[in-house]
Amino acid sequence: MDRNESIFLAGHRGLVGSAILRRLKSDGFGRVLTRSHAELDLTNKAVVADFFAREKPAIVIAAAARVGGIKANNEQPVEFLLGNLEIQNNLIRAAHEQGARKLLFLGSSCIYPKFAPQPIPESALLGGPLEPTNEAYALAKIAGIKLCQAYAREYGANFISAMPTNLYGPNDNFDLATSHVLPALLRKAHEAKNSGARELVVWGSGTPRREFLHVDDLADACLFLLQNYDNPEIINVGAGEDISIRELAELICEIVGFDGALGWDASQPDGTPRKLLDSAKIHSLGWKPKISLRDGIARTYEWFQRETLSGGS
Ligand code: GFB
Repeated sequence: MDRNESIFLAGHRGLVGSAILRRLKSDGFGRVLTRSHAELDLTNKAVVADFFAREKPAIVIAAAARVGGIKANNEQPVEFLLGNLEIQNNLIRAAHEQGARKLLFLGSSCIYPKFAPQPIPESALLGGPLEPTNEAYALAKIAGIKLCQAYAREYGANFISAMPTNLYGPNDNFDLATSHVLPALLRKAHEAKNSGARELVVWGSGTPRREFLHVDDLADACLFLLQNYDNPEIINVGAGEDISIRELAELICEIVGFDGALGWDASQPDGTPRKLLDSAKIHSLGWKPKISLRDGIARTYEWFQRETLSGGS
């Protein structure tokens, strides 16, 4: 990828997009196009088509999506299905129509069946029923993958799709009603410590297992794939290890310095029992994550404290 090529980074304010933007800037990519939601509504087909016709980006990074944790996904299937279909259809179609040289679509590990073999190989896609709590989001992401593959097959487009595992890091969503588990527990532990609470309440049973990748590692993988991967077959991007939600809660309490007890809210769903990606394919191409879970959580907690103090969160 040429450092003077124009790159449209859709979703640059989100967890993933902001990490990719930091990385593109630090690597000296000088022509990165970004637009806020107010400037460019990605769900609007006509304005997206106009924008692409004007700017004609050579590279498109589709990191814009409606995302959320288990509760938000479970309670708003319309927004997660329709919102994501609209965004990705508009981006992928316009990228093709305006001759983008390459497009990177970001999927998710929840595209795989609820009871997929563990660790989950790319070949598990569409091998069984999805996890009901995030079926809407997963279906949208599967449609995005298939649309990229259709453009590749029918028109020879170089549209690739990466499947990241559960992500965390700076600019994550720390709103307890809509966030994923890691930022939620960081916030709960921080607030419990500061208020002198004796208990921190964790959702579900604590037995589900999840794999967590720091978003700076994902940004590194995205740059790697843009430079080294030209295949429409999906490719997993994981950390290689998973951890139970109970173990995660204990680790977060230790890092934050909250030494009270854990309580369990069984009225909240557990979701899929285990979600560990088989990342052998990207590893064999030469990419590996660098940030350990402990370091990554500690760095994210520092960021969260800075944001909280500055009133940004
Ligand atoms: O991260 P999370 O919301 O989403 O929840 P998924 C992971 C696990 O953590 C579930 C438990 O078993 C939750 O019940 N958990 C415990 C909590 N305490 C909390 C809490 O305070 N907040 C939250 N949010 N969870 C998402 C999908 O599934 O994974 C999305 O909904 C997306 O579609 C994402 O694919 C990667 O890992 O279950």
